[in-house]
Amino acid sequence: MIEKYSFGQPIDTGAVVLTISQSAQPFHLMQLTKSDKGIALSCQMNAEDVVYGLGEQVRGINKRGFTYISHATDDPFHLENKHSLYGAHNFLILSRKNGGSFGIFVDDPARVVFDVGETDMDRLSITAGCDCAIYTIEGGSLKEIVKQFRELVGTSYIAPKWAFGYQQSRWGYACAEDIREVVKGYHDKGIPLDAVYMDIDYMENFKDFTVDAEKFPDFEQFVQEMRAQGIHLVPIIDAGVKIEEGYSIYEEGVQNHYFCKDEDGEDFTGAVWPGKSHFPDFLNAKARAWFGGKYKLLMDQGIDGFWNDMNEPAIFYSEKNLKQVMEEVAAMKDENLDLHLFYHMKGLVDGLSNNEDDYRRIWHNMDGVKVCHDQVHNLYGYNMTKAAAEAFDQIAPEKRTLLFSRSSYIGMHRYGGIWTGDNASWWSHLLLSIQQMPSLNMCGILYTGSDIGGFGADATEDLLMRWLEFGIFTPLMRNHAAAGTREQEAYRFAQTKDFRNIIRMRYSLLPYIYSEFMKCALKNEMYFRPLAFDYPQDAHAPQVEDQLMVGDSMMIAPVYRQNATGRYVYLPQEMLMVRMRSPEDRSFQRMEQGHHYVDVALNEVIIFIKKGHMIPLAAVDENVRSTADLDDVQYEWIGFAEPTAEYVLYEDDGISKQYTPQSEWKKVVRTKEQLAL
Ligand code: MIG
Repeated sequence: MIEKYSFGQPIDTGAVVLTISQSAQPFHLMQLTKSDKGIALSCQMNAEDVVYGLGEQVRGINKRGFTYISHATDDPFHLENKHSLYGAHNFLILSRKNGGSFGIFVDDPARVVFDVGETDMDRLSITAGCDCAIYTIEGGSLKEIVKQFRELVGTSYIAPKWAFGYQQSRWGYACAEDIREVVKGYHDKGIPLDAVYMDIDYMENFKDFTVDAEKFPDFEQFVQEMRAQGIHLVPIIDAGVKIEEGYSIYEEGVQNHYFCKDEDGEDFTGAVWPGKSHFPDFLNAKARAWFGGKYKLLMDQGIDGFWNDMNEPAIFYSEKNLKQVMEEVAAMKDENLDLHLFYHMKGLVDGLSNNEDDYRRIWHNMDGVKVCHDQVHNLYGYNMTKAAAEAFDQIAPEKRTLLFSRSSYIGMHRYGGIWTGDNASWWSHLLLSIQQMPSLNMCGILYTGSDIGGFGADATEDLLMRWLEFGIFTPLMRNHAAAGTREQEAYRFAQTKDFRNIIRMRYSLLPYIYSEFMKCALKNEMYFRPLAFDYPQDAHAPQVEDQLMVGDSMMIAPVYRQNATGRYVYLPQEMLMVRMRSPEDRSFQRMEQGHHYVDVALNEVIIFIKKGHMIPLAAVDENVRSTADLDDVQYEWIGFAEPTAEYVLYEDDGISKQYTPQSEWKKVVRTKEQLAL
């Protein structure tokens, strides 16, 4: 049961799609205190209660023991002490052992603080602004609470099937030749690939919707050349628009007042890649339609996928703040910089980026209403992505277009996916990525994944391999790295054969991954789940922070520690362990419920299939270079028949928006003898 409680005059964030009227009951699930600063909610947590949710945040699946702040932030250091990453996902579930579990969604696009037992271990405290809407969901299991929430916020974005293939990115591919070389690198080694990303270097001086003609002579032709090899090119779009006379996007934006304003009513000027830039007012419907329409410039040249970046928005500095800081620093020129002065100066300079005062200087025109950016900060990336998605509905209405964003808010999951931003090539970030997935899925974000191999720092061969072994299960499977770091395309390492086999396993598992993704998207369910969601009676399940249920039939237990040749795995029920060294090289072992130590060599992937379940595997021979080559492939079925195993297969053309209705999903049943064990 969903209840709604409105306070003050909430801003319409568009997060919720159902019309729900104000609850007739007084708010009772938590203690409520109102003050002129906003509202505060608080309740007791018992020792065994678990808190799930909050989407893109640091730390574990159980969010207890820390404070999370919804405040979209471009911070590339995803450390344990960080309170905010790029997204704001204000939904959590307090799972209570003795009944009374509930979900709560705080629909407030400004800063919201979730103190999940940091200040007081046994208290959950939430503080939001004066104007917000709060939705509570009670009744039923954890899965049912999520399902109700997902019905409230609407069905998730569905990517084209090719975007479920393996994808390669790197900040640093500077020209067509660089991209050709990457594609050749993969093809020469027989490793399938579906997409290559174009990071900021493809643009002319970092100007959105331009393509540098020297680096990409005849771009349209190049897009076709790549497509003929099964490769989709996916360009980045940045939020900031370069200020430059003669650049049409800049000029149109100024003329039509499509940019955010500053406190004096001038177009707000901040710097990003191209230097001084203006920021489209994505909260304004006309500006959204205008900016969205620009994606057509690239789509007309054959592009069918995009990633939206820097849309927290990230701001290196604002013109006005820079001026003040420069003056203050200049005044210190002849000073003896002692401890205080030196750190004061350093603080001034470090504080130039993503500055809170700057966010208070930015003003939106929300369709006639002037709103200060700090009140709606978390909606910016969401609405950039909405702008693109709404335009795609006009430009290519029949087709799915790949779209994902760095910043997001609940509601954006209807328009695109997200990637989890600038992680590092650290083992701890592989684990973080595993733990973020179910939390994101709870919030409706299904098309998601992390930068495989890690973005910052140098990836080692074993890290990339282990990360890929997890990445073969994430809907977005993209290897991405920062400029200046070690090259980490899978074909560059010594153990090429192992990399080839691991990536081929993704293609082999694709019928399952795609089927499960589609079923979850169409039924408002979670593709990745913590074990406790599926085994609510299991006392140990809530303790498991490094295994996930993937789809309906499978559990995974990735290895995420360097030099580990195996790991402990907890089985909540009897399962069939499948050990794969390639799609063809498989061995099987029935395992009892309970704790096990399992060897997992560096080049092996293990999956666990539930009793009575089976999964389809596609044959991936040397002719399979991309998802397109999988179309007419026969499936093999592997699974745990006792005496039969079942699977509901979802199939469609992978590109149109005509999704196969539930009545046409195919239930397949096999006996033990009919399985390819
Ligand atoms: O701050 O476009 O998260 O994926 O490679 C750097 C360059 C800006 C941040 C993105 C990253 C991308 C990079 N961008």
